[in-house]
Amino acid sequence: MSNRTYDIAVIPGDGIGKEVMPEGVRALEAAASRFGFSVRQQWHDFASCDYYARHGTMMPEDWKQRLGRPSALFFGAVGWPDTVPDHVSLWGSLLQFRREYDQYVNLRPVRLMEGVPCPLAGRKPGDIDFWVVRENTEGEYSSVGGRMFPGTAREIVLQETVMTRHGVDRILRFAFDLASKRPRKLLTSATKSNGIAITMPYWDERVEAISAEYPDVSHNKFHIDILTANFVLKPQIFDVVVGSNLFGDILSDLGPACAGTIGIAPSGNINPEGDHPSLFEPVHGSAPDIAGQNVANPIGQVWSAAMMLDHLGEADAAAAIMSAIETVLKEPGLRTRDLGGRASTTDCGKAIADAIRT
Ligand code: GGG
Repeated sequence: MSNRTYDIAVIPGDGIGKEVMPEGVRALEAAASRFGFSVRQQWHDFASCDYYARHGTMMPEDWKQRLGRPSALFFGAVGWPDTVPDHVSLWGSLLQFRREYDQYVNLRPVRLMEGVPCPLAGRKPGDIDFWVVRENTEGEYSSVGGRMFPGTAREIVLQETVMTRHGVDRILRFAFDLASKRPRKLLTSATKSNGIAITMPYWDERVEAISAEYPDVSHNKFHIDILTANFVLKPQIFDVVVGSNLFGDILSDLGPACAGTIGIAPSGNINPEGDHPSLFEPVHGSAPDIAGQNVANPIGQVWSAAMMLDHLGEADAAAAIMSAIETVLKEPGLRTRDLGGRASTTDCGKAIADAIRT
């Protein structure tokens, strides 16, 4: 038990983010009351396309001052392409947090949970259980590039991939560290060094160099094309998978889809040194197609709350949330539409909070 108080910046964002966030907070509050800590919530309406509609920008210029120094950020989803182009909403919000707070690790578990129908034939819980470690501040998500001769037949469009030794080495060390704490101690690196023949061979080279610091961890590499095929065909062979910003993003949607649904997948955008706050959010986006219907799966948000509490040192509370999620997933009547059920977002969220309290 702890008596600590955590200041949580709560940012629901757009679309289903606004529906799943209350359920994430409900779980947090249930865990806090059971485990004797307090959560002070500071809700913010920025980092959303609604805010953009009112102010012409995704976030106020002084967003950092407005946030203060929270223990962590709890984020929903961003994007409403009918009103704001996706690249404007993403670069104006989530990517600002990741870059400004140097959240260079994007940690995303992939796990087949009991009760979740798996689209891969014959797979059972335990067969799919690995982590995707995504580089989160550079790589293909760079702002280096531009357009020349726009709108003419001579139009030229360039965007550079940025890999720094500092950036590549630190994400690889994080991934090797994580693998070294797992029973199988296996790190898989996502590459495409046959085709992307400058940055990706560099990535491979750094994997080899850093591997020397981790003699107890075995490692292998796959080109991203066959790696995605193996996520579907042989998911049991993975333990920790590390990839660049883009590859990691793709793999961490594909992984949870192979394990039943993206709706339950959580993520941590982490600054491991603790120099800046970390941010926790579901892997899924704002899902405009189902927004406003109370049918979205809240588990990705709730599991993100568990990751956040674990990060803050509340391991027992995090474990209690995970156990509540497992309990609810086993109950067909409490499953949301993505899992073939008919429960609403609120029904599912309330059931999880009840299970946390007991
Ligand atoms: N909750 C995550 C979210 O809203 N994601 C929107 C998105 O498009 N993210 C892209 C990325 O994580 O790079």
